[in-house]
Amino acid sequence: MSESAVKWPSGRGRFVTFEGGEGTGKSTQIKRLADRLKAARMRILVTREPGGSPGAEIMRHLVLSGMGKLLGPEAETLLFAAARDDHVHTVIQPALNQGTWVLCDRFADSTRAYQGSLGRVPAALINAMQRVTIGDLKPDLTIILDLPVEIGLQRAAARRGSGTPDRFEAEKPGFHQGLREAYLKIAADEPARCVLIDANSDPDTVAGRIWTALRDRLLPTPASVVSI
Ligand code: Z5A
Repeated sequence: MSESAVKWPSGRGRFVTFEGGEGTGKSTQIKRLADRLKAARMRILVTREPGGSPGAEIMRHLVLSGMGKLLGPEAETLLFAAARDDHVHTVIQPALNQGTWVLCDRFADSTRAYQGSLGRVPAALINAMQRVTIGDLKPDLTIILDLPVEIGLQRAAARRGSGTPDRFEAEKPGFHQGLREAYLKIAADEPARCVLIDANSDPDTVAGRIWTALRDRLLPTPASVVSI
């Protein structure tokens, strides 16, 4: 089924999040998916976390500079939550309400993986903050890109060149292995929302896997496909 033959669902937009460890190709694949959906005349918003709104971009600078880490895991989690609150209420929710599809580079699963599983911030605290910041909002689909840690770190290092690693890139390899396992667990725990994508292939192949997942889970059934 080609995208140009699809009768796109109307009403509220769909919320698709991309998750995964360092250098797994989230930004690369979000752009590809957005281009493909836009070519099919879909209204698409690409955004990211932390960030995505003016207020949240200020928080992004704080956490990626490492200043949040100095405050301790709980306070750092609060910074991510504050950024998400602004992003959800000023950008994501209004776009979805207008029928725009939102593709977001990282969302609440990043807090569960980085601050929860790795930072050992209690789930009760993360859940409480989530109730305040995102309420009932849940991604319609979460694409989790999976890659051996050493390949992801090599890709990230090649992209960075001589630049300085950010607060999370600077963590030891054991951290990144734990991160991979945290994402595998999220995918296993919530199969209705999450799809695990093997990201250890060339970008075109990975994009094809993502398209298949999105088509199977979010696009209309064959009965609603129109002929062109
Ligand atoms: N964080 C958190 O702790 N808690 C939270 O609640 C949230 C976030 C929301 C944001 O970093 C950090 O914030 C993040 C988690 C934390 N930690 N880290 N690190 P960011 O936004 O600056 O970066 P990122 O989200 O981690 O993205 P990334 O790992 O840096 O990259 P990526 O988007 O996954 O990959 P990419 O930029 O698309 O690709 C990386 C390189 O590989 C690039 O040169 C590509 O050309 C290349 N690439 C991509 N795909 C391929 C394939 N298939 N083959 C070969 N090469 C490829």
